[in-house]
Amino acid sequence: DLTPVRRALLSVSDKTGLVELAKTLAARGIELVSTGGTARTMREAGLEVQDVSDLTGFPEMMDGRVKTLHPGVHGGLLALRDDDAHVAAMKEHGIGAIDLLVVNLYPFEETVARGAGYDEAIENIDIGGPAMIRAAAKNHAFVNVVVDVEDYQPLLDELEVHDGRTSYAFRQRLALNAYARTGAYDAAVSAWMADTLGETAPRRRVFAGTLAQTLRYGENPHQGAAFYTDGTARAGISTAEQHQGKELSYNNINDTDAAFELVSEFLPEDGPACAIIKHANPCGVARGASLTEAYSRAFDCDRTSAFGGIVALNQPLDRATAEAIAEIFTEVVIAPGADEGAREVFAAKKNLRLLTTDGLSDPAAGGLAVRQVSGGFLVQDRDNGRIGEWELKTVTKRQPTSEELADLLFAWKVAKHVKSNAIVYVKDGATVGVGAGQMSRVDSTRIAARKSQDMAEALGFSTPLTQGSVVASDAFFPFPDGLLTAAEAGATAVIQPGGSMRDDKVIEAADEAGLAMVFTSMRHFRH
Ligand code: 93A
Repeated sequence: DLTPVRRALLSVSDKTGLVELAKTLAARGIELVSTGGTARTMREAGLEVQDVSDLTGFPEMMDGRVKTLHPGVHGGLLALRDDDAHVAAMKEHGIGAIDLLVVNLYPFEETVARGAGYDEAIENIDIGGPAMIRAAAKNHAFVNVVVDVEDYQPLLDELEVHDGRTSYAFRQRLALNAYARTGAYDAAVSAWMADTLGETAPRRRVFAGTLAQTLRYGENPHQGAAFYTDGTARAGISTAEQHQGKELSYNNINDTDAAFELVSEFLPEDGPACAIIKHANPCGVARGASLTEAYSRAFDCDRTSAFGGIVALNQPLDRATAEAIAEIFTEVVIAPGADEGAREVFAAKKNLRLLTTDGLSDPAAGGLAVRQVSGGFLVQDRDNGRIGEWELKTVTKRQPTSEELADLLFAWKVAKHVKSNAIVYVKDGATVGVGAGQMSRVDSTRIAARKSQDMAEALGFSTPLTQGSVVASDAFFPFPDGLLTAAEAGATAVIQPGGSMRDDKVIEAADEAGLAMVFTSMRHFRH
């Protein structure tokens, strides 16, 4: 199943590594054919190249929109070399076989990512490239197709091992990559059109990503795993730069994403904020006068769980904060930048990963959230819901004080990022108890209060940290019991969506306990 490579067609937008590849191919006696810019680059390097227009008998036309779309090219890619009729057709029409196709497409994803306008994006939709890639991949029985600069060296290695030929298994793998590329490319075009037209989740969409990283394993060591990016290139986990430490694991990526999305709720201009995450749930979130203070206040919410956690900051990391973080074992720190001093401190911590981003994620941005169920995907709009102070409705006799109000809004932002049932106690801009992922709301309320009590004891305080706090619930209290548990723990004000059949009972209980309660009319389930 070894077939020789005699003629190659190269047509690449990204010219990286092109000349080196072409030189090695030429040295093997492989004929080179190419399109305009690609041919020029190769000629400038002293290589002998035939123009595609010689194959087609047509010049490249219409601003390059039509250059390779011709039987002279596609016949050479698609002809079955062992079929007499195909061979006769090639001969009759003067079509020469193409055994190797090297194409990388117009950079549509990059063009869109840098914010290009409509017309420029349209011009960057490659037509001829994907057509050739799909043709060559279909005919992988005879043809090699390379769509990625990273595959140049493996191709040269294969030719070396088999003395100018390639194996069927090798060509099959190339074909698989090729279809993944054209699939992801068209998905990116479709997603861009949907975004441009303001289409939301319930509309027709396709989903595809590009392999960014293979991971050592998945959630557990017996599961294989990889990280795919979808080209939307938001500031966050997919674009972060890692400065040190071993490769991120599947769980690290998931948790770091949760941490960064949460801390991005707090605008840097409103002051420093810190979120510490364990198993995708926050175990401490706080504001502070300084970044160091924000970290230490977040840490004080649940020092036990913070061990081995992920720390996210809304401002560039400084030396003092790095020193505070370095006092315990932390898996990952992510921030919109890190100064020299901070990097020096972390350099001594070999296992700690430092990630920096270009700004924060935009909590108000649109986009889709996709999750898998057996046999399909569940797709919904990203939860970009936000509540302003003016949208809150006070339902109790007592209005919240301005201090309570600030904490209620803080707690509500955090609750959005806690797995349901979510209960978040907050005091003075810091969480003091988080209840996550319970099957009953009252249990989340109890667990959060209980943990807060334990923490107070560990810190040597006589009263629980929830004393004088406010509490947020991601969905309505179906009965008064959860609310009463919070009141017993010392909460003085409550924020929740409202909308239960028994709202009147819950409001009555709040009034009796002297609580102030506001309704958001918006729910933040997160399952
Ligand atoms: O505009 S196209 O869709 N029309 C074509 O017929 C065509 N053939 C190749 N774009 C086409 N290409 C693309 O041109 C290739 O996919 C590659 O990205 C690029 C290389 O152009 P040049 O060699 O002029 O730099």
